[in-house]
Amino acid sequence: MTQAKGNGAGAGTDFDAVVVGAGVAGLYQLHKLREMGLKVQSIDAASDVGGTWYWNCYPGARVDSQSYIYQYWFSDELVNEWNWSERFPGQPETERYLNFVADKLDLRKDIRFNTRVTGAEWDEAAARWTIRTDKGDTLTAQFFISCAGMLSAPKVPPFPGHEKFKGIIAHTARYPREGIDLKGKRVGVVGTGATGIQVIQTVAKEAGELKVFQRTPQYAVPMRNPKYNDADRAQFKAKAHELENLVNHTFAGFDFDVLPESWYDLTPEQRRAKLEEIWADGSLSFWVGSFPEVLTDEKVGEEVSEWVREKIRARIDDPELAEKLVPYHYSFGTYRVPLENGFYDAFNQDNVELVEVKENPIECFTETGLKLASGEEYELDVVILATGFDAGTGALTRMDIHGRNGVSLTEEWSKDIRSTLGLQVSGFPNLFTVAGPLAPSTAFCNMTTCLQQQVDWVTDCIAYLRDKHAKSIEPTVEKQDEWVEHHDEVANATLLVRTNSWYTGANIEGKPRRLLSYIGGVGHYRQVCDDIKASGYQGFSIA
Ligand code: NA7
Repeated sequence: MTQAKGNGAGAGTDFDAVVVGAGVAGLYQLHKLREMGLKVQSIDAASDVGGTWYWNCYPGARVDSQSYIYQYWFSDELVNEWNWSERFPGQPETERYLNFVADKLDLRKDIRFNTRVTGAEWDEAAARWTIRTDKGDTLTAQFFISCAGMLSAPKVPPFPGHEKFKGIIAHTARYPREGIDLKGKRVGVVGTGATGIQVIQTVAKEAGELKVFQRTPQYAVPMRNPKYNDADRAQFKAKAHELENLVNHTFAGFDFDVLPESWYDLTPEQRRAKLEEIWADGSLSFWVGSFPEVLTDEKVGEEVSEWVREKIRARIDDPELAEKLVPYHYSFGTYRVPLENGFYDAFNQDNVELVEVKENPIECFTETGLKLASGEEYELDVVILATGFDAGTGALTRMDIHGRNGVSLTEEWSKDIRSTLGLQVSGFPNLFTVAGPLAPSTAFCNMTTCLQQQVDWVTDCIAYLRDKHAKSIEPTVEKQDEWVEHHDEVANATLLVRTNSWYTGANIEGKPRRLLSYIGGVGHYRQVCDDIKASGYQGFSIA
């Protein structure tokens, strides 16, 4: 990996824009604003670029968007020079890609690494943000842009005794970059979400014993991950512009869309044939490229859920164990669908044991492992916490942001999570929240599609303000209410709002419940954003 050159602490303390985060969104945002001639300072808590792909270096971490659409489109040079090795690359390769981009665009010189934003206040008189960091620096900027990610604030489970445990504890999103030697060790993995599944299927191959602590089973779809050769890559590069246009207008920002046919127009045989066809693709198309009714119609949801349960049962040798690994209490696709590559097969191995912790929860760490409420103890050398994130809002609420009249974003969102298009919040002028809540980028999107679109929108908005010699912009309360109402209407028409997961904030105690991601479609969302721009930002107060 390329090492950070210097600490990127640009000259002075006063900037046109401060950007938090040096992942997919942050790197692009820095580049775009610099291109416009702005003086920009980026800040990242990591020691180098990569964002999600820097932090999530746990065993088996892998992107589950197809590589040829998980990239930047704005530069033909980048598209043509980078070579993906397979359809769904692992974390190291994805991180290398972002390092390649940072090198090509010479981005590091404007990024302060190993630095965390600890507070930001809007200064009404100056119409600027004052931003504090954990290094004791105070910066000011006209625009404060969070590209801090929607899944970047790790959720550490509340069970006590971490300090007692003599072994190693690692959260997947803070996994040691040098790795942990798991060969022959007794390993426990807590959590079976998309992350836990990747860890389990990987660690099962080397651990001496693997205990999987499962609270909620998943409907995981087998991943098909062919290697790419030069001919494949040449083909993708040749149609890059076509792909860019395509992903920008589909339901979830992929190069496929929901099926055009209705479930009800097909015979049972035709439905099954169609399901088999999209299942065989081995990608998230089985989820966001399926029948539109899967996410909205209880009956269809249950039929598809049962179809997937059958697929899972067929993979597990022990039928009793299989029943524990199939979900019953929520509908397929209403919790983020994981792709798997050997997850179910791992449970046919002698060294892997499923420990159900829904009714009998983990109570605490002991000196030697984990203890359940029943008193049962599991001796472990390493505990990997794949327990997820305070999604959508966590990165922002942990920054202690105060807007107009000192209003705290953390306090506001602890009561009700409201935003305008996930991009701005009323009462917080010149704060832009790329990947903020209530946009498709929170969950229902191939992330690179949505992040580039949002960064482009923010950049255009700033260009507009500068052109007009305006000092600030923020959505009116009415505009925000309109968006939240529309968001809720679309969300409440789906089955997703019924399921407890990070999508609805249900994984964090006390978090107000709302579907965090806009689910009206990436193409539609883009149109709404474009219309606002074309209207001269109607519904926004510009001063
Ligand atoms: P998720 O999807 O939030 O999964 C977290 C897992 O951890 C899930 O199985 C949880 O069970 C489990 N969990 C959380 N707390 C506990 C406690 N206290 N005891 C036992 N089990 C627990 O996070 P991921 O990191 O897997 O995925 C997040 C996203 O990253 C993913 O959707 C992709 O978009 C990339 P629960 O379901 O709460 O019962």
